[in-house]
Amino acid sequence: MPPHLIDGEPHSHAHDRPRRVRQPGEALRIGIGGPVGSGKTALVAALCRQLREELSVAVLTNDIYTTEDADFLRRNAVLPDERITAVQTGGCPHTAIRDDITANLDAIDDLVAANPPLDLILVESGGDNLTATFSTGLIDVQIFVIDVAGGDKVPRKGGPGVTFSDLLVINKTDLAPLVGADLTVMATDAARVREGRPTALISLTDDPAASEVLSWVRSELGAGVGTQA
Ligand SMILES: Nc1nc2c(ncn2[C@@H]2O[C@H](COP(=O)(O)OP(=O)(O)O)[C@@H](O)[C@H]2O)c(=O)[nH]1
Ligand SMILES: [Mg+2]
Repeated sequence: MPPHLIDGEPHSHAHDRPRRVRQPGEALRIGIGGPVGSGKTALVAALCRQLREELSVAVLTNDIYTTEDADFLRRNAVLPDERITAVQTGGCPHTAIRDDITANLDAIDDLVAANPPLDLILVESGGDNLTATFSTGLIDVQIFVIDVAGGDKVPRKGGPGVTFSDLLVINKTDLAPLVGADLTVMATDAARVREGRPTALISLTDDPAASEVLSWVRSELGAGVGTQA
């Protein structure tokens, strides 16, 4: 599938798109955001490998200038090629998932048309910093992925992804001893800023099945449709 391109500036910056309400029979759309390198594509690959036998899954990636993440997922054959597509976002990776989500919505329409019926669509953000979150007009729930290598101060610093995502994933716990990060501090700070929203400390290296995230995804899949306010 060809990449979907965002037109040049100016972007519409339409923050007022209504929250999507998932209809019966529609795929659950999960946004996966977070800084570059935190493990978003690795998590997408893990979830596809675990769920592809039992569910109809598709993936949409957002890259700034390339289709690298989609290419990686295709090369590793985590899903058949027609179930993986890419949006090229140009200079503003957060714009395509937050402000002008048209290219992402078009790409999802294409995935849905090419692969009926779909149960789950994973949308990976281009990822730049701690501020990029998804429009609720694009996805139903979002996971924000940070990593231990960024330092144990990251959860404390907050930001919309760390604070308000439906699931915060703190990945690469295997690196904690190497970078001197204190996982207890990270977990405590995350719990404080997130006020009850769940956090998972994981290592995709130690647990390639991403078991904790997988359980969360399964519970979201079972959570029903058409119920969001
Ligand atoms: N040590 C370690 N490396 C990881 C882990 N998860 C992902 N990585 C590596 O981190 C790098 C960036 O991962 P990627 O999924 O491409 O990050 P993205 O930019 O957020 O999509 C890759 O080299 C991964 O193999 C982990 O749990 N531990
Ligand atoms: Mg990626």
